[in-house]
Amino acid sequence: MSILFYCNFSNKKQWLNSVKKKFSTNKIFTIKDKPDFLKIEYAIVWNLPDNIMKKLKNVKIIFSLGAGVDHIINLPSYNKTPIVRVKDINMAERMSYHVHSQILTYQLKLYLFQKAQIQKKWLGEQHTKLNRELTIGIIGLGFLGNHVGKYLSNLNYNVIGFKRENKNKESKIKIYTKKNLNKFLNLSDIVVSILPDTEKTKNFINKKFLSLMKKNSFLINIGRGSTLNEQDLLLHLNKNKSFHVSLDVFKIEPLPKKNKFWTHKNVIITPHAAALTDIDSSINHMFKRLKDYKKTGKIKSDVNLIKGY
Ligand code: OXD
Repeated sequence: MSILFYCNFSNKKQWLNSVKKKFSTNKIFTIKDKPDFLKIEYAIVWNLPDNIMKKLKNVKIIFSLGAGVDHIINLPSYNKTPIVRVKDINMAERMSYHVHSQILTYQLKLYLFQKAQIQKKWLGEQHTKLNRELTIGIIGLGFLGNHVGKYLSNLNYNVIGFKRENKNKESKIKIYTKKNLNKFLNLSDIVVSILPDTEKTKNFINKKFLSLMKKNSFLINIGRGSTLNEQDLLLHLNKNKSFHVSLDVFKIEPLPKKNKFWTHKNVIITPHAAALTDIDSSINHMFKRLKDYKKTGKIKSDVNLIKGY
């Protein structure tokens, strides 16, 4: 069984070694090995170039080395091969820590102290809200969004969610849908967006959306950069001095040096680092899915190509 491994992570050697160890009875190739691409049956990838995708004519499953699948389905040569994505509890747990850290930075006004320290200013005590006094609105309630929601509920924050349609009425989180986005944004002191990149989510967070948010609220974007209109956000920040954001994802990554977000005083930047893909648990997950496939001959793609995620 031949597997192609490709990623552009800085620790790609570590990934490759772990894949080789776990899938030790298989032939693992990288592009450098110049494999016969027609013999590749499975591909484990992150940001595979389209010219390689084009050559994978007989691939049966594509494994995404992350929760996102936009890097696969947006390739012109992708032709509906079933996709298995990372669905990892460790990733969800780390993402929850990240979101909580950003909430606390805002809630406890730590950003003010950080800035004051640079100017050697002693600000003294500031009034801060208790968890139960804050409503956190989560947009994008998939596996990760739900985990973050539960994590925050357990800490006594009021958590609400937004979905285009609410099919799963059983959720413990109160869900708002398209027709009451206004209400959802009106109630949220903090909005956490975990939206994937799809046709429908492009620039979803735009001028209108921002104008519906509370003037002194906080937006955390850990989904995809494409979901946020960066120009609209910049204008909104410049007009609303008490509006803050924490951005982990951007339209162009790494964020270009000339981008104004770098120096904006109400912007916190993290470098697409909100939820690390855990090597061992992700590879174990892929291994298990492949084993099930070999046993049953069936594989259910994790991606709904109509929804685009
Ligand atoms: C992912 C990511 O999709 O890190 O996993 O962006």
